[in-house]
Amino acid sequence: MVMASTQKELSVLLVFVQASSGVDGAASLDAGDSKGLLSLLKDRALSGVIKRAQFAIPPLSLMLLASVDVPGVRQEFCDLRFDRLPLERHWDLVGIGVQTGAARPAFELAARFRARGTKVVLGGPYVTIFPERCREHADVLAIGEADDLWKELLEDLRAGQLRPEYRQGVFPDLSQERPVSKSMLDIGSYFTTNVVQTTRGCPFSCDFCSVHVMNGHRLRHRPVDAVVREVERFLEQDRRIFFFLDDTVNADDAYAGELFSRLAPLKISWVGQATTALGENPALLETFARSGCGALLVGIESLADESNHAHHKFHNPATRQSRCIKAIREAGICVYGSFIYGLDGDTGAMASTIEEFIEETGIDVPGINLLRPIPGTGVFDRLAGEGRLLHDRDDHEAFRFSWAQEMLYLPKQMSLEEFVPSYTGLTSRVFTLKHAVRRAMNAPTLRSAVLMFNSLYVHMYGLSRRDLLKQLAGMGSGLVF
Ligand code: B12
Ligand code: SF4
Repeated sequence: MVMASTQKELSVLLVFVQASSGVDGAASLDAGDSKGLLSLLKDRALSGVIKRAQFAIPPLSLMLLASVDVPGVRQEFCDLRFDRLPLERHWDLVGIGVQTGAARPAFELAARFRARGTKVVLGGPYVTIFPERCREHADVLAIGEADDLWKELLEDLRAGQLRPEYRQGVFPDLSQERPVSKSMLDIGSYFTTNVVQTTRGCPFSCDFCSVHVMNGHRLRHRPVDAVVREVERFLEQDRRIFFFLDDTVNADDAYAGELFSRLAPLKISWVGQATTALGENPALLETFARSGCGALLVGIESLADESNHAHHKFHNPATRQSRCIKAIREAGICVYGSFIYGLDGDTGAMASTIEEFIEETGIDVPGINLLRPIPGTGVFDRLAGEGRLLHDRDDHEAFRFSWAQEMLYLPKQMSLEEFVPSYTGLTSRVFTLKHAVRRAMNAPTLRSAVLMFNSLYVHMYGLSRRDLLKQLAGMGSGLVF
C-alpha cells in the first residue's frame, strides 16, 4: 500500500443525494407528462418550489461526519438539492449517503467519480441493510452508524491504508459528546439548519419501518447537557426553528421532560415527531408547549387496532387517538397526523372513518399515505412471501416510489379496483383549497405553515391521483407494472 504524504492535506467530499421520489417530488413531475405547455411550466415551477422549500433541512448524517476532525484531512459538503457537483476539483475520497429510494442515483454518482479515478465510500440506510448489493458500486463500504467508523476511516485514508469495508460492531455510545459543526453548510440555502437528534433506536417493531432494523431496539440517549449546549451553539449561528429528528421525541417521558424543561429558557421554537401518548401526559405536554413546540408529526397509521396489530404496531391503540390529538391541539401545538390507508385489516369503510376522524379532531395537516413496502423491512418480506408485491422482490429500484404515486402491493381486504378509487376519492375530499384555508384558520399556531403544507398537498395529492388512476387503467389494459 502507498503511504500518503504527511505534508499534503487530503480533501474529502460528502454528497447528499435526493431520492428520485418522495415528499419532495412526484412521478408526474419528474416524467414531465403534463398536458400542454402552460401545465408543463406550472408543474416544473411547482416542482422546483416543492423540492427546495418543503423540507430543505440539511442531512444530519453528513453534518455529523463532516464534523469529525482528523488532522490533515479537509472535508467539504455538497447537497445536490442546491449545489453543483464539483467535478473539476481533485478529491481524495468521496462519501455518498444512500437511502433505499435513492440507491440508483447514488450508484450512478459513484460510477461518475470512480470513472475519474476517485475513490468512493458509500454509507447510510441502504448500505447498512444491503451491503452486498452496494459492494460493486464502491471502493469502500461503511456499514451501520458511522459516527465512530468515520474517524477510523479518515485516519486510514490519511495513512494510505483504506480497507474495503468498515462495519459498526456495537452501536455508538451516544453518551460521548460529538460536537456537530455547521461550518460546512451554506446556511442560507436551507429552511433552517437547526437539526438535532436526542435519541436513537426504537423499542418497537412496526413492520413497515427501517429504524429498528438499522438503529436497534434499545433507545440510546444523548446527555441532556450535551443537547442543551448544542442548541445554544446552534442558536448563535441560526435563530430559526429547530427540528428534533428523533423518531419519537417523547419515547422516554422522563428524559424528554428534563430536556425540554432545560431548553424552555432558550425561547426556541421547535417541531418534532411524537406518539399521541403525549396527550395523556399533561405535565409533559405543558413542558413541550412551554419550550416552544409548534407542531408534532404523529404516526396514527390505522384507526383500526387489527390493522396496526397486523403490522406489529401495538403501542398506539386507536381508541386513545382522538382524545390525545385534541389534548395536544388544546395545548397550542399543531398536529400533523400521518395515516396509512390500505393496511392489512383495512376495508373500504376505513376511507370515511379517516375522513370523519380528520374533521372531528381538527388535525391541522393530514397526511394519508399508502403502505410502502421498503426492501429490508418485515412487511416487504411478508408481502413477497404472500405473492402480494407488484414488482419482482429483487428489483429494489422498482420500490423507490415512496410518495403516493404508485401501488406497490395488493391490499389484503380489497382488490386494486376497489382500493385505488377509494383512496383517490378520500384524498380528493380531504385535500381541497377550502379545507386548506379552514385548517390554517383553525390551527392553534404556525398558521402560514399549515396553509403552505395543506396547499402543497392539494397539488401533490392531485398528482398522486393522476398517477394511481393511470396505473390502474394500465393494469386493466394488460400493461405490466
Ligand atoms: C429527518 C428524516 C427525513 C427528513 C429530512 C431528510 C434530510 N434532509 O435529512 C424528510 C422529512 C425530508 C425525510 C424524507 C424522506 N424520508 Co426520512 N427520515 C428522517 C429520519 C426521521 C431522520 C434522519 C436522520 O437525520 N437520522 C440521523 C442520522 C444521524 O442517522 P442516519 O441518517 O441513519 O446516518 C447514520 C448512518 O446511516 C450512516 N450514514 C448515513 N449517511 C452516510 C454517508 C456516508 C458516506 C457514510 C460513511 C455513512 C453514512 O452514518 C450516520 C451516522 O451514524 C429518518 C429516521 C432515522 N431515525 O434515521 C427517516 C428515514 C431516513 N426516512 C425514510 C424515508 C423512507 C423517507 C422518504 C422516502 C419518505 C417519503 N415517503 O417520502 C423521504 C425521502 C427523502 C429524500 N432522501 O429525498 C426512511 C429510509 C428507509 C430506507 N431504508 O432508506 C427512514 C429510515 C425512516 C423509516 N421509518 O424507515 N426524512
Ligand atoms: S414506526 Fe416509529 S414506533 Fe414504529 S418501529 Fe418505526 S420508529 Fe419505532
